[in-house]
Amino acid sequence: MVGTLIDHALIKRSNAAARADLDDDFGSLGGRLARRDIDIEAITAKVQRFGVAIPTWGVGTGGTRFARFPGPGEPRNVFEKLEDCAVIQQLVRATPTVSPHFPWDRVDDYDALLETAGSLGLGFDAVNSNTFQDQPGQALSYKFGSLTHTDKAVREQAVAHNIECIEIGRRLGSKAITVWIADGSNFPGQQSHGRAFERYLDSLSGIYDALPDDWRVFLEHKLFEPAFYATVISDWGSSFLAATTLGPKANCLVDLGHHAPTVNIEQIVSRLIHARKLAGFHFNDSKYGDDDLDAGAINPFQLFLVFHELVTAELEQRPGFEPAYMMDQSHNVTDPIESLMTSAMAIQRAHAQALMVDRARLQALQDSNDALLALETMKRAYETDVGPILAMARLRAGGAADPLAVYRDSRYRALKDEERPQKASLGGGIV
Ligand code: AFD
Ligand code: MN
Ligand code: MN
Repeated sequence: MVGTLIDHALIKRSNAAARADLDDDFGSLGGRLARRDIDIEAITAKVQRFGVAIPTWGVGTGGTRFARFPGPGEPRNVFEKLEDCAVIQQLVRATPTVSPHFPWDRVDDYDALLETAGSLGLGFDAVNSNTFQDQPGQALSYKFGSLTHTDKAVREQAVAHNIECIEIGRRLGSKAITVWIADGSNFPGQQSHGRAFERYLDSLSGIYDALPDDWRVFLEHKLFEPAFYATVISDWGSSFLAATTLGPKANCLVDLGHHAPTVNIEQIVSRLIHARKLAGFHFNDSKYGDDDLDAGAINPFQLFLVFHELVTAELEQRPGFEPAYMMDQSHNVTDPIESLMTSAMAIQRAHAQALMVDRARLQALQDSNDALLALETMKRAYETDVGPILAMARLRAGGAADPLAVYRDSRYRALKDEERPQKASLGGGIV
C-alpha cells in the first residue's frame, strides 16, 4: 500500500519563504553569466532536463562486511522502496527513474509494480541481475563464480537468471540490463585468466541473444572485491574487449568507485565515447576503493571533469552517445533519502558546472599549448556557484528550493518508522 509522500503545503511554504532571496541570487548570477556570454535560462532548462536513476538498493541502509546498522523506518519491500524514491523525486526533481535489482525486488505481480511506479511518477531504468549471492533454495552455488564458473551447469543457471531479469525488465519498460559479476580469484594460479574470460564471453553471448531489439546490455567492470587477486572483468579494457566481441548492443558501464585510486576516469570516459561504447554510469564517490560514498563527497572536481567529457560529447552530438545515468551508493551512517537527495544535487551541480566551460576558448588554448589558461578556463567553470540555477530548476519543476530542510520538517522518516515495523533481519545485503 503506497502511503502519502511529503505534504505539498510544506513544500509551498518553504519555497515561498525562499523565493525572494532565490530570485535575487538567480538574477545576479544571470547578470554575471551574461558577461561571460552564458544564458542562464538555457543552462537552467538543461539542468531541468537532466535525470539520474535511483538504485532501489540505495534507499535501505547498506553495510560493510563488518556490520550493518539499520536505520528507522527502512523500506521492507520494493513498493516501499518506490515510495522513498518518489519522495526524493518529489523534492529534488532530478531522479525520475529507478534501477531495480533482482531477485531482491522480485514480486508476484509486475503489473502492480509498474502501476505503483506510474502512480508515483516514476519509471524504470536498467535492471540489475544478482549472481554474486546464493539465494534460498538455489540449486547450484556461486561460491566459485557464476557466468565464468568452471561448471557449465552453474553458468547456465546464471545465464537463465539474467534472462529472467530481462523478461521482468521488459514488463517494467526498462531498456537495459546491467551485469556485474563477483567472479574472479583470490590466489595466483587459482583460475586461468584466459579460460575464465572465454567462459564469460560464452555466457554473455547467451544473455546478449536474449536481448530484445531495442535493449542493451551494460557490462560493469571492477578491479577487486570480493575477488582479491583478480576479477574476470577487472577494468575498462576487459569490459571493452567483451563489449566489442559481443556486438553493438553491449556497452561498458563506468562505476566511479571501480578503479584504482589514481586512475584517470575522465579519460576512460572519453575513450569509451570515442568508441561509441559508453553505456553509462554508476555515480558514487570514494577515497580508497569501492567505498560507495555519496557522489561529490570526496572528489567533486573529478565529477566535474567527467561531466566535462559528457557535455562535450553531447554538444558535439557524438554518434552512439546515449549514456544511462544511475547512482550506486551504500549509505551506512546517513538517512539514505538524505544522501540520495544531496548526491543527486551534487551530480546536477557537476553537470551545470560543466555546461559553463567556455569550450571555444578552451580549444584555442589547447591548440596554442597554453596550459595555464586552459586550466584556468576549466577552473572558472568549476568555481562558478551554480546553486541558484539548481534551486530555480527544482522550483520550476515543482520541487523544493531546499529539499533537505523540507524533508527534515516533514518528519517523513519518523512517520515511516511507525508505519513500517521492522522484521528481525532484513533482506538485501552489502552492495
Ligand atoms: C556492488 C558492485 C557493483 C554493482 C552493485 C549492484 O560493486 O557496483 O553495481 O553491487 O549490483 O556494489
Ligand atoms: Mn555499481
Ligand atoms: Mn560497487
